[in-house]
Amino acid sequence: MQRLILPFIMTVALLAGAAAWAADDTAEIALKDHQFVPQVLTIPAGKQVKLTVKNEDATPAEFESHDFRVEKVVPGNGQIVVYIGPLQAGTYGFFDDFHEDTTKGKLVVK
Ligand SMILES: [Cu+2]
Repeated sequence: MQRLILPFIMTVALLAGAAAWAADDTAEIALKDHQFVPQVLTIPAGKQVKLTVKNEDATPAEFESHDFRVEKVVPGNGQIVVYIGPLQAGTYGFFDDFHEDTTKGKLVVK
């Protein structure tokens, strides 16, 4: 009986790992009147997150972060998908590079 326990535990661990890998964490953020909604976005640490950025303004934006290295144009009234992380816990900045002075947000990873 004892001989079966270790392979059983290993199988369960493998399946759990595979399930965690397959589960795509997703998040969404919008741009409206050149502001991020929400302005503070929270995602889990240590996981890759699929982030959809929706631009509800008619003019293009550029979703950019030096902290987590993303730079992608979001067409007016359009949307893009970017993959973020896995990141360590902390606070990361991002902005719209086309309106850098006014359009900023924070990514909280925890
Ligand atoms: Cu840029």
